[in-house]
Amino acid sequence: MSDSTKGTGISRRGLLGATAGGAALLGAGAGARMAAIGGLGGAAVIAAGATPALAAADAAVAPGQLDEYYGFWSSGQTGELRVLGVPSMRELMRVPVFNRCSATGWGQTNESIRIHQRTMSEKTKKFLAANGKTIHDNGDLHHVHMSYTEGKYDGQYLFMNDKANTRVARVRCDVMKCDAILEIPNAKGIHGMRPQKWPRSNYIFCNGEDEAPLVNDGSTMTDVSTYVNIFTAVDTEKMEVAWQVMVSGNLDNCDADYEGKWAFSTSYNSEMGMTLAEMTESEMDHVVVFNIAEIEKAVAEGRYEEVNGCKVLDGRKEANSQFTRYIPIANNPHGCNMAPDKKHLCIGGKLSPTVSVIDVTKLDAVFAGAEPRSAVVAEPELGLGPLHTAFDGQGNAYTSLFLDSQVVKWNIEKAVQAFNGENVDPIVEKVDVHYQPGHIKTSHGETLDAEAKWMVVLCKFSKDRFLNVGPLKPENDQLFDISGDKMVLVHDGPTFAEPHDAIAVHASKMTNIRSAWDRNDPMWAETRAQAAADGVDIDDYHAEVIRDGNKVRVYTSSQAPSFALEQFTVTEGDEVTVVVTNLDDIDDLTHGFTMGNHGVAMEVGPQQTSSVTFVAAQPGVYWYYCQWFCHALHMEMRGRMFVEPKGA
Ligand code: RUQ
Ligand code: CUA
Ligand code: CA
Repeated sequence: MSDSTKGTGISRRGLLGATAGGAALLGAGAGARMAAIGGLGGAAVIAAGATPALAAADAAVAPGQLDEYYGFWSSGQTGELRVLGVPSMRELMRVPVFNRCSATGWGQTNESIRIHQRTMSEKTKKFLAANGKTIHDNGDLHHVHMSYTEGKYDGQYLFMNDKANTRVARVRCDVMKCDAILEIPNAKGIHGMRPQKWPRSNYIFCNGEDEAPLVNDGSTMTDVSTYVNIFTAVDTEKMEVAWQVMVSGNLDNCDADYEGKWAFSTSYNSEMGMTLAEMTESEMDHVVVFNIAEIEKAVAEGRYEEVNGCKVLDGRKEANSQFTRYIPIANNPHGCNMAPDKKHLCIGGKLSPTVSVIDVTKLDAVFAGAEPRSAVVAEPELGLGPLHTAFDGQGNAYTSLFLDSQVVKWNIEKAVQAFNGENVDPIVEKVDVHYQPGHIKTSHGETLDAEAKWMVVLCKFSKDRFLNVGPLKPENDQLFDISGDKMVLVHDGPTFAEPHDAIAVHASKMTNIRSAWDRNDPMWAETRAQAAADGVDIDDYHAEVIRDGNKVRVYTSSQAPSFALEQFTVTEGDEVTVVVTNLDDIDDLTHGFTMGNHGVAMEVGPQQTSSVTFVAAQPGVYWYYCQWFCHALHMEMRGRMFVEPKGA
């Protein structure tokens, strides 16, 4: 029994109960099927220069003019959040989240390290320490979604996942900074992630993509019967795990309905396979439907096991619980998108040329015992490699076709009619995109404000669309005007690795964005408390050096164009903490603090306090300076640190 289950009276076997079944053996059929559709990585050859007519008037945002929408872009393996203007596609800001940022000091400042470490497990801390690090400074940020109130964006928070290190994060919309990072216990590889939509985003739902032994203590790799996957609901206020559900198969993408009753996840590995051949073995995989009320009831009644501090319920098939239902879907589905008609959930077929449409009003019956496939009300054949689907609020869906390098616009009602045997074609239009699209998003399309206005198609390959910049090429985020009968390409937007997903939020929803920080912001409460303990009033002009053993705390205010403290002295080997408070409150007047030859730099925005800790290891004179251009005398905004030799 591992430490984590001590005291709970659960043995590994008892906890895992019946096995999830041995993984299927390598199937010959899967490889053949994949070869037949060209393989997912096989980029189809598409003629260059096939540029549709521009409807540039719509997308033009003249210099000095503001965009109508904020676009929030994920950045995949770069690990940051990006803010773009839509429709100009101008990049407005980068918000470091899981990555280490040279400009802002994110991942290095004490304030950001505290946010990183708040929920870090002892295991992770030990692992990092053994590698000489305090935090994971990479991430794989696939999905960004805004908090909802009654099915619409509310401008409060943005949530995002880190597949690489099994985390989710929250960004405050008022200051556009990350204020919480949660390492999710038990699960592995958080991929799909969505906020609850109704009545508000009390939870974010997080899919664990990678199977692992639930008690992952090194006792086995080969016994895959000990492997599980975990679906996690995170409390969005506390940014803590509310509950977790063990499932059969893995979890890929997820979404939630507009009534607060269900969450849904696609699974491409119902086989619980460990190899590509095994993962594509079955004819059918599934969508898992989570019954939120039943789960909350069980949690309230204490019907869960506690594992690593989380309330874990068993929603696997063999548990026959009321927590989950498994709806069979053709092999290896991917996207999971709830339509704003509150009724239809669209599942991208990926290996199947179909999108499966689930009518969520039929799910009560499924939980009451009806055959799970009875909830599938349409399955239009749309093209090769359907991944994600977006909506325009007018009954149309737009699905990205990865292998065909196309977007297909289709009508949901007509697809239902065709499924019922009527002689109608649901496909409205197909348009070429450049190339291999993944996510696709319409403005407000994942909310009850969905509209036929803008559509962003995030293409994984740019190939010949831009000047060649070497073997590593940008992705291409294409913007379409979908307000008319035809989808019209209006912009190519090269992007660095690798936006997976994006949302567009009308500027009128972003009502609480600030231009200066609040001096009492919780972000640096701990730093303020230390200053108070040191007797330094950081709200006023100040320049103080406090010695505390071999720790030295250096406090300085900054006001263009100078630091209050123009020099300080420490001793070789001291641990130095520099706390800078920017007393300027003028719009856009950011300072910075860079300590020369120490790998130290941080942003200090208007009214912000930032602190950073480093060791003064080498005697000598070092200049520190403000690296944010703030004043005509910005170059002169500098000072000296003198490091005295030890024993001098
Ligand atoms: S997934 S390209 Cu990471 Cu959102 Cu489908
Ligand atoms: Cu302050 Cu540049
Ligand atoms: Ca599969």
